[in-house]
Amino acid sequence: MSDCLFCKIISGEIPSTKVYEDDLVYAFRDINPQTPVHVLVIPKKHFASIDEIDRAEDREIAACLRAVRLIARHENLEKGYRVISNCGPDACQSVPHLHFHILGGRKMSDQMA
Ligand code: DGP
Repeated sequence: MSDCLFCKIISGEIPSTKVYEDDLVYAFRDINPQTPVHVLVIPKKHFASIDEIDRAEDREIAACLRAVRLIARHENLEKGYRVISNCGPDACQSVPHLHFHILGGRKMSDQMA
């Protein structure tokens, strides 16, 4: 998608701080971190959100979740972390390219919303 911010990050047109990449997945630090560790994991293929997951191959989604685990280990999140994917306006999704937030590095609230 030529006008998608995260597609431009994957292509390098917009700079980012990469933490992980493979043939299906790209991961980078959030520009506005909410926790000491805040990484975004995205599929390289464009899907607007989980609502479009029926278009994805299982391996593309599995690759994202395997990347989450690898990054959590690499970022020393052995005390735990949260994985969030905002989907649509009620969830305040602001970038319409499927992404998984990894949040960690401190004790979080027991409230999720
Ligand atoms: P969401 O609100 O769930 O759609 O999260 C989008 C996230 O993307 C938000 O936490 C901020 C982050 N973000 C937006 N623009 C950029 C950018 O240009 N670079 C980086 N690294 N992160 C961005």
